[in-house]
Amino acid sequence: VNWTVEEWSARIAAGDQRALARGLTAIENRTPPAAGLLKAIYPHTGRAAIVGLTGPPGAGKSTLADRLIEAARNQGRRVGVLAVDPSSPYTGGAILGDRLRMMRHHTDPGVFVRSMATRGALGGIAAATFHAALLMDAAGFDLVLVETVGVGQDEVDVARLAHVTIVVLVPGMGDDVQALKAGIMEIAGVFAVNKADRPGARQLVSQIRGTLQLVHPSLENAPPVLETVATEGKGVPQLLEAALARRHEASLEQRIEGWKSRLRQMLVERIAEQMAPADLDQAARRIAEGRQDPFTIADELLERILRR
Ligand SMILES: Nc1nc2c(ncn2[C@@H]2O[C@H](COP(=O)(O)OP(=O)(O)OP(=O)(O)O)[C@@H](O)[C@H]2O)c(=O)[nH]1
Ligand SMILES: [Mg+2]
Repeated sequence: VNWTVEEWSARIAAGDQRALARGLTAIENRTPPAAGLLKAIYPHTGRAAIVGLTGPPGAGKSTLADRLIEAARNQGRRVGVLAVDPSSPYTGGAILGDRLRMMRHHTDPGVFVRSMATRGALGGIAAATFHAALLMDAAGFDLVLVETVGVGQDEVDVARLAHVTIVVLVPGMGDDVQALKAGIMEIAGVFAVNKADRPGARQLVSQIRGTLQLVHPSLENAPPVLETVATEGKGVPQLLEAALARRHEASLEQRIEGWKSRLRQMLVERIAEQMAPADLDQAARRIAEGRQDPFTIADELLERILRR
C-alpha cells in the first residue's frame, strides 16, 4: 500500500486499525513519514486520557491494566495499551507476560494492545511512546494506558509525557522507600497500593501519605493513594476514576507545564536521534583518552547536527 500522509492520517482518524498499526511502526522505527503523519493527525487528538502505569517489576501493572481495560470498557470507552519494552536484559520476557495477561481482550475491537521497543535508538523511548499515544488518541481510543517497567529514568521520562501517571507499589517489597525516592514522587498523579490482600498495605498507604505531606502539607491537591487488589479487580474502578479526574481537572497552568516538559523531551530526543552512534563512540573515546575536553566536543557535535 502506498498511502499519502493525508490518506494515511484520514484512515487512522476513521479508525482503520491497519493504518494505525503501520503508523505505530513508523513511529517506533523513526522512519521519515512519521513526522508528517504526526502533524497531520494532531488536529484529531485531544480527546484521550493518556495514563502511565509504572512501578517495580512484578508490582501488578499488567494485571491492573487488564482490569482497567475492563472497567473502561464497562463505561463504553475504547482503550489502547502501549507496553513499553526498554529492551533491557533485566526485563526480557516481560512483554510476552503482559500480552498474555491482556489476551482476553484481544477479540474486542474496542481494545488495541501494542508493545513498543527502543531498538537501541539513541533518542530514548519517551517521545516515541508519547507520539504513539497521540496516534491512538487520533484513532478514537478514549483511554491510552502506557505500561513501563521499573523506576528508572526512561520511566520517569515516559511518565512526564503522559497526562497522568499511576505509580503502582506493593507492600512488603522492602524497597518502598527507595521507590519513593527515585523521582517517583514528582511524577505520580495517583498511587495504587496493589496486592492490598497482603499484610502491610495500610502501613504503605500511611508511609506514602506521610511522604506526600512534606510537599502538600494539607494533602489538598496531593495525589490520591488507593488500595487495589488487581487479581480480583478490587478498587480498580475507583483507580480509573481518580486517574481520569486528574486528567480532566488539570488547569491551563498545569497543561502549560505539561507541554513544557514534553517539548523539552521532544527536542532532547530529536537532537540525540541526529547523532550517529559511531560519532558518539568516537567522541567519548577522545574524552576518555584525555585528548579533548567534553565541552568542546559537545559544541562540535551540536554544530554538526545543526548544520545538517
Ligand atoms: N496477591 C496478589 N497478587 C497479585 C495482585 N496483582 C497482581 N498479582 C500477581 O503478581 C504477579 C505479577 O503481576 P503482573 O501484572 O505481571 O506485574 P507487572 O508489574 O506487570 O510485572 P512486570 O511487567 O514483569 O514488571 C502475577 O503473578 C499476578 O497474578 C494482587 O492484587 N494480589
Ligand atoms: Mg507487566
